[in-house]
Amino acid sequence: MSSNVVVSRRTKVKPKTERPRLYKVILLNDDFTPREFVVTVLKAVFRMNAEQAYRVMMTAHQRGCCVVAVFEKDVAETKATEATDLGRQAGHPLSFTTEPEQ
Ligand code: TYC
Repeated sequence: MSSNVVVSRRTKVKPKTERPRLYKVILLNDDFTPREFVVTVLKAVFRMNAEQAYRVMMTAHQRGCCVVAVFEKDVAETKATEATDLGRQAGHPLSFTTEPEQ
């Protein structure tokens, strides 16, 4: 026979309604990395098509920086590092950073 004893909670349960904070990956302009190389990296790391990648590259080129995409923290940091490393491996100063949204 099952017991009717009810054990009350001692700890308050906080409802998990908050979503994890999102982070922007930002492409920074520089004077040396070839435009075509930037487009190639954007296509490879961020799965953009040629048109999207060209638009993002040109925005960074003309305005100094451009938001590439938004991800959870880990993913944003991994992709920014991966993309920056591809530039470094090819001898370019190409740089991506991350920044929390809001
Ligand atoms: N400004 C670079 C050039 O003129 C091209 C470039 C664009 C580099 C965007 C970085 O994030 C960048 N070759």
